[in-house]
Amino acid sequence: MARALALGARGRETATPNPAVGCVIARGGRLLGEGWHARAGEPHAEAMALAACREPPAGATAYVTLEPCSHHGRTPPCADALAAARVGRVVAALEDPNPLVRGRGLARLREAGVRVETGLLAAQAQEAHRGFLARMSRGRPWLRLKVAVSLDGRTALANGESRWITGEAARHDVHALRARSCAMLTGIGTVLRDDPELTVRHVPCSRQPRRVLIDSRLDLPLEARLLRGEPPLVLTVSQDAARRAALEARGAEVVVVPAEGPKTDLAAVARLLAERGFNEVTVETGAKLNGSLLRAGVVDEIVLYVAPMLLGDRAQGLASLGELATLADAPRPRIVDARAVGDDWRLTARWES
Ligand code: AOF
Ligand code: ZN
Repeated sequence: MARALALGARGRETATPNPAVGCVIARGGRLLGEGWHARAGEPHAEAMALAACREPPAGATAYVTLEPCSHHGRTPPCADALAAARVGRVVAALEDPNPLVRGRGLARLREAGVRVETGLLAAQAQEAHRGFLARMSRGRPWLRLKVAVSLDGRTALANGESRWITGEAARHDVHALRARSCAMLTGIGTVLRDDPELTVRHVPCSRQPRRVLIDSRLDLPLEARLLRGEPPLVLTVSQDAARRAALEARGAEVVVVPAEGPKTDLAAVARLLAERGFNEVTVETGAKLNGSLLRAGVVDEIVLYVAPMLLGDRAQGLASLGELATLADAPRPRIVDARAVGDDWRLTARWES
């Protein structure tokens, strides 16, 4: 299963919106075939592994990082293919929460006389498939806030200067986070202040994540860097047809989303991102949008890069949460990982799902 997880990771950038599944077929400790799902529309991991078998897999065990599918989607059901190949046992790390599957793949295998086990390396598989699992079971992507802060938790000077808080190693690490993201999300305030590109640059990446901008009033300047390269998705509550036409003429896709007062409804934004098939979304933005996303309850994870630098209490914080009346109101994620990245530290904090 560990090998299956490693194989699955090869499809991490390209399998989306599908999960990056891996599969190993073995008998008596001998590897017969292995495969992974590279791209939606192409064969699933099990089909690849079956096709790669050096000898007939009758009686062998298939290790899969997710329940084999039972539906005719872009490809035929993997459960049927495994049963037809007379595999003796299927070990799946997790059930597939896709309503089209959800236990039916395993049931079909059992009906065909195949022994079925689940739960092997389930925690690792949950980690690998967390975007897909969030989208299928909660109807929203796995949403990650990435923030670079000083030792005293500040993101920028009061005047907005924020460019080089963390060092080069942390910057590379951020690009690896971007590379595994289906989409990058930011807000218009950040674009007006920093004019970010939000592309993957310092690490190898086989496709660029979709860039998504929340821009309630369609203030995006036509010369913004976001409008260069692949077209961004602009989410707005504005009905300004002229602004919209101008942005569309520059290639942007503009979508009107439900409003919450003068602002965009962020729960609706999260649903839209899931409907678009984005499994993992990384947010790089300022305190206002970070705070609004936290208050909307759509954040799964904060990845915090902490730099050895003090910016003082006039500098900006990482999330506007208003004034909390009591500590009981403080959002409390759990820190699940802490490690040094160059001279900086990276903390990963998560909410229980
Ligand atoms: C598997 N093995 O390797 C993957 C699975 O449209 P399709 O035919 O590509 O089906 C996509 C769905 O299949 C996806 O939403 C998920 O439920 C499952 N993914 N299943 O048996 C695989 N990637
Ligand atoms: Zn399948």
